Amino acid sequence: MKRMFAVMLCAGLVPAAMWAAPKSITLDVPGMTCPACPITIKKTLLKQPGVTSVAVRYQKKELVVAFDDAKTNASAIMKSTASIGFPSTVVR
Ligand SMILES: [Cu+2]
Repeated sequence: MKRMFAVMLCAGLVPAAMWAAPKSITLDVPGMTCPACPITIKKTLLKQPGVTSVAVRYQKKELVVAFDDAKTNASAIMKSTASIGFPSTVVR
């Protein structure tokens, strides 16, 4: 029974990303004033090495950015949004 559990684990029932050093931050981006803004930001962030996903919460003007903390960090991500005209701050 124990062995079976180990096999299930290896079979990918636990997302592989959990084993890396993933981190996720929520950014407040007050400059997102129309639905096209987050699309631009998302494109830019996803080009940045280490950024694995960007979820948009347009209603709250927030972005949830997941990244590998071996490759990038929160301040690099904030710099990146600011560089295209969207200054951001970390909410949590
Ligand atoms: Cu816009």
